[in-house]
Order: sequence, then structure tokens, then C-alpha cells
Amino acid sequence: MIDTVVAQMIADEEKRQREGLELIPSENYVSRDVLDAMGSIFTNKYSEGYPGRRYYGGQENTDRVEQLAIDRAKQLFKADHANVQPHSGAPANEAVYSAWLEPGDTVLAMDLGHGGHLTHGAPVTRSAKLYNFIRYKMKDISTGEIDYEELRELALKHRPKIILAGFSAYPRELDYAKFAAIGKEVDALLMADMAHIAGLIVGGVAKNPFDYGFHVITTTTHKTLRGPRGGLILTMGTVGNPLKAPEKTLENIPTLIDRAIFPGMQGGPHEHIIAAKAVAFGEALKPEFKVYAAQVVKNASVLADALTARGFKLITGGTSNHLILADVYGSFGLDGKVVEEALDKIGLTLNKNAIADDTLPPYRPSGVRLGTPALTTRGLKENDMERIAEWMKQAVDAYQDEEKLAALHEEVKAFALQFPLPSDN
Ligand code: DSN
Repeated sequence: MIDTVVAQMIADEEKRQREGLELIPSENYVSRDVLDAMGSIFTNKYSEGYPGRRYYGGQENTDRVEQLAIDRAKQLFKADHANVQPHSGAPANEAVYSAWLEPGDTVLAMDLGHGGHLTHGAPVTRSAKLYNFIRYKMKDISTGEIDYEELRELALKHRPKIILAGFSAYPRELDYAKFAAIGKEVDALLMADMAHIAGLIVGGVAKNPFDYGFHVITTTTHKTLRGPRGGLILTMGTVGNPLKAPEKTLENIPTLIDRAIFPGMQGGPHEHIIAAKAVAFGEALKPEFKVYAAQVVKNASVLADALTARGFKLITGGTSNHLILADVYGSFGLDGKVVEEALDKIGLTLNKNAIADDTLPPYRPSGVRLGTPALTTRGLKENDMERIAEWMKQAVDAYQDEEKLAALHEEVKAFALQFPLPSDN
């Protein structure tokens, strides 16, 4: 690389990733093929529109690569249609809202403090200013069970146009059949934001909301799905001409969403990222990906037990997916920021996170959130989880002891270096 300044920054980041252990549950390591596609010459091309219906010339290759990404995504999720153009998860969610709602319409979504995502109606977002978000919660924080009775009462009272199942900090599986029954009762669009667990769904270790009658799935492509940073919307229904406005019916959802993405919200799609999505979807279709997804869940379960044995109080009492939420304030009297910083110092990366009905503020919440997708890609197995839990406990105990933290950091580094990055191949 000629720009040595940026080259140095890239080299430093690679070193950080190589020498540390990545526990942020929304992060992962992509393959060399995914990296190569992202860095490909497709970045030079404008291609507004969709395959076969573009507004610029020279689309013989973009059409092929985008169609391949669409076909693979449909196969992975058993969907009627896929829009592979969303730049990331937030615009994917906004596109669904804009396709189906009028300003002032109501959405019933999971409370942010109980695991929901910012784009599910946090007051600071653009969507929350346009639409009316009502929130459902867990019934019992010790098990994580959603309060489906309250969810139904809220749906009957507020008649939401969308019922949204999905989360960014919830360690249990949702009961999609219950969501679907309630959605049917009030005639709502059933939307699932599966950004965190998309890789687990296609890997066969989490349920697919389409099997329960959901109409739309949104996801990012870079978390458990292990692709480039981007978004994806999957739909059931009839695919029409995106250049013509169809009637607003559930059957027309694929076309309504295509139109909401382009020309509604975005201009030229990022075809280099779409090429990388096609590569990642191809990888996720291979049998090895099922083995990976199963190992992610096994590792998370063992890590949750190992942390519990060391005094970490886990929200919902454990995990059924890739994600763990620990109440470190309740466990050790240290807030999430202190714990995040102590672990950063030893090369274990995770994030501070609010817990349900947190009494501490968002920048200094009671919890930390961690998970196993990236560790598993790196090749770590169940036995290694004990070691990680032990390092976490030692770092918490020694959070003010810089010498001890430095010694732990050396141990983590020596261990991490035994596991190559997938992009080394
Ligand atoms: N930032 C993502 C996560 O970590 O869950 C969601 O937007």
C-alpha cells in the first residue's frame, strides 16, 4: 500500500485482532474470500435499480453478482425474496417501517432495556419521531420469558401495524408461534429482526421465523452470519416490478420493500459489498457452517456455566444462543464500564450494556454483554471457555492492579496467537 500512514493503522488493527480475544457478540472474523470481494473493483460501479432494471449502463457483471447474492440468501432463509442492498441493519429496519407504515402508525417492539435494539423505537431515533412505538418486556428476568399475555393485551389495545420480534441483547429464544398468533389476531405485519442470530438460523441451531408465518426478516450480514458489514431484508410474498407502486397488501411486501430501499431511501447499491455478501452466503450454505453454528451455541453455554461458577450473575440465568448478559454491578459492585476497561487491558474485548430496568445510566450501566461467534470462528472450543471465564474473574478481582492486568494480558496474547485469523488462508 502506498499510503503508509493508513497501512500502519491497518497493520495495528490486525495486530490487535490477532493478539486479543473478541467477545463482542455482534462481531466476527471474515474469510479471505469475503475480504477480497469487499476490496474488489465492483466498488467503482454505479448500479441504481435492481438486476435487469438499472438506471445506468454496463451492468452485465453487477446484475450477475447481485442476482447470485439474492438467490443464495433466499435459499439460506427459505424466503420468497431477498433485498441485498441495505447498507446495514438500521436502514434495513427503517425500510420496512417506511414500506408498511404511515407517520403516526404504531409498532409493538421489545423494550430497549429488555434486549431490544435502538432502531426498535428508542426515542432518540428518527423512526421513533415518525412512528408510535409501544414496548413489550420480559415477564421474568430470571428466565427471560417474554410476557406474551401483556404482549397480546398491548396488541389488542393499540392495534399495531407491525409486531416486531428481535433483539440485540437477549440470550433466549423467542416463541414465534405466539407472536404469529397475536399478529394474526390484530392483522399486523410480522417482522423479525434477526441481526444477532441470522447465522444460527441458517446454521440450523435457532428457529426460522418464516416457519411460523412471519412476513419479513431483517438482518445484518456481519454478525453470526460472518459476512461483510451490511444489511439484508428477506420477505415472503409475490415479487413484482419495483418500478411500479403496488397496493399496500401483505402479498406485495417484497415489492413494497424493494421500492422503500430504492428509490425510497438509498441510491447506488454497494456492489463490492453485495459481491462479498454473495461469497458469505455461499460459505453459509456449506455443511461446515452448520458445525460452526452448533459450536457457537455450545461454547456460549459452557462459558455461561463457567462464569456462573465464578460468581457472575447472568440475566435470564444463562443463554440459549450465542450471547451472555452479566450483571457485574449486582455480582461484584463494579459497573459495566469499569469491567469493560479492565478486560480491554488484558486483551479480552466485550461491551458494557444495560440490564433490564437498570438503575445505572447507559454510559455506566450495570452489565456487560459478551458472546462466542468470533471466538468460535477463531477455533476455540468448550475447554477454552473455562480459561476465558477464569481470566475474566481474575481481571475483575484485580481491576485496579495494573501489574496483574499486564501479566494477564501477556497470558491472553500468548494464547490468542495460537489461533490464526481465517483471513490468513
Ligand atoms: N451494534 C450492534 C450490536 O452490537 O448488537 C447492533 O446495532
